[in-house]
Amino acid sequence: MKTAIVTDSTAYIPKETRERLNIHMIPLSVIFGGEVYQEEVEITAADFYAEVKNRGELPTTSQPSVGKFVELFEELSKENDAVISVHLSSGISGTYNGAVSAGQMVDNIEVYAFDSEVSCMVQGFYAIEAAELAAEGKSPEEIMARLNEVKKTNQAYFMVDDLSHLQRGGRLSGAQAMIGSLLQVKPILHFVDKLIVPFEKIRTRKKAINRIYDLFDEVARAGEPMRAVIIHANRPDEAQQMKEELEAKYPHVEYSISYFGPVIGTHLGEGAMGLGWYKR
Ligand code: MYR
Repeated sequence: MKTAIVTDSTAYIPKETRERLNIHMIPLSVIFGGEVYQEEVEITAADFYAEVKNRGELPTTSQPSVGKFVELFEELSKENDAVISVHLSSGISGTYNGAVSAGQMVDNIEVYAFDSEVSCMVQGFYAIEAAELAAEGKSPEEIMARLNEVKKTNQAYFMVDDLSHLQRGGRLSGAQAMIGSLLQVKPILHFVDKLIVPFEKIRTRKKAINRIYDLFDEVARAGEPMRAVIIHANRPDEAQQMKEELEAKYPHVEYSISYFGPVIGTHLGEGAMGLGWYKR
């Protein structure tokens, strides 16, 4: 049985990695003044942050159409019996539901949609695990079981410079009074039940990052094999510094640096930082 792996662009898996692991990518889009750009295909993260600066405003975002999923799944059915389609949290985007609907419309391939309940490279971890297992010839059921296992230790915490973008896009959940009181500080955010909610109220960026380190420490100090990713919204130097600090303290962890690309950057704004991990 041959299983193809699909993920969406918000995993921000580098093209070389996608090609090496045979991961197919379906893009989400950003819309600047009526012009639609498929991220990772027609607009890079660097171009996006430059464009936002130029225009002085953030765009809107949209999910792939069900038709695009059907097209991709039909193409994959020529050489595969099954597809595992890994997507950003269904609590913040309709992308996962689009994959589910398309799966019901195609006949020659079994579609297993997986709701990562997160996004960015933390979602990418699932697609990479799935691709590695598919290459070993594991069945779709075995791969899905492993992804559900990964979910038990997969965690991500992130902070934004300006919470108003998340609020404007309607992707911040939690009591309104609480959100109002957070607008002046640097709250740490995370996903609970597929939604983005404040985790803790912190006054400064430095303290927020140190608090995220503490949360990482609670897991990493056990010394077990882990993968971790530092994610930044146009702050590569800060991400590199975080990686070096973490590497020095927890050398047993496999680190990477990734970015909040156009779609996620639209909702978080420039300057956001995040850290995600799971036990291998
Ligand atoms: C759409 O238009 O369907 C896309 C909506 C994307 C919302 C993104 C909200 C922020 C997600 C932050 C993820 C952080 C992961 C570490």
